[in-house]
Amino acid sequence: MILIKLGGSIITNKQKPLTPNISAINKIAAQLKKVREPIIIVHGGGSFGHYWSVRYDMHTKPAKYSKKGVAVVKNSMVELNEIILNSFLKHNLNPYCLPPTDFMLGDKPDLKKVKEISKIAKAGLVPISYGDVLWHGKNKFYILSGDRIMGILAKILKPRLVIFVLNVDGVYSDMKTKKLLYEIKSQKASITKVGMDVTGGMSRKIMEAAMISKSGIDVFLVNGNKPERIVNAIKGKNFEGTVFRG
Ligand code: IP8
Repeated sequence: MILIKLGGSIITNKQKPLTPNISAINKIAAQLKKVREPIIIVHGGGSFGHYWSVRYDMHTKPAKYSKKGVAVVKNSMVELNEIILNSFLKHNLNPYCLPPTDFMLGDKPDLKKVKEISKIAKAGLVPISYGDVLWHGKNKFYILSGDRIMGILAKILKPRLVIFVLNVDGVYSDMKTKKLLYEIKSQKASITKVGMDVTGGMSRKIMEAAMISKSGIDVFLVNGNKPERIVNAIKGKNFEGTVFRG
């Protein structure tokens, strides 16, 4: 089984509020059709969820956020999720809408429900979850990032490999030279805080990728503008990107 995160930066146009990147979504879906293994998808918020989270000052920390904000952020994520579902449906990938409320209780995963997700994937559907705003209890809500969901699902489901699809080639050694790091063995990737958003942007992703790889799973970071690289990573072919060796 393969666990794939479609980053908000690739499925939306982050510069333009509430704008999906339909062509990138369709191209990724078309490539995924070539994969012969069960797949689970998680997607980010991009110019949907992140746009509204910033507007309403909402974060990953549980707090009593604006109720209007909670409603608006959640609605925007449902809207983005539907766009992805429709594209996957069009490409005969049999998507299965999976809001994180289906397997999270407060900030804890429901083990039994998480385990059912892999059964759904193995039955031939593609569960599609997403970063969202969740009820925490005691009048508090919090933003659960798609990257965090990746960590949670990877830990419980132990997929064969994990892929983060980005709009850059992978992890650069530094932002000036843009020299790509092909393989990160030690989990000590030094991180400069570039491109931060409400859930931590690239540094959060690197942290999550490093953590997942520590449990023995290979984690790939690939450019979704070249979606054939996703399939190459899955099929063990030469590919351009960064791998955190598990
Ligand atoms: O894009 C965050 O998910 P991410 C989703 O994976 C919201 O960080 C609601 C901002």
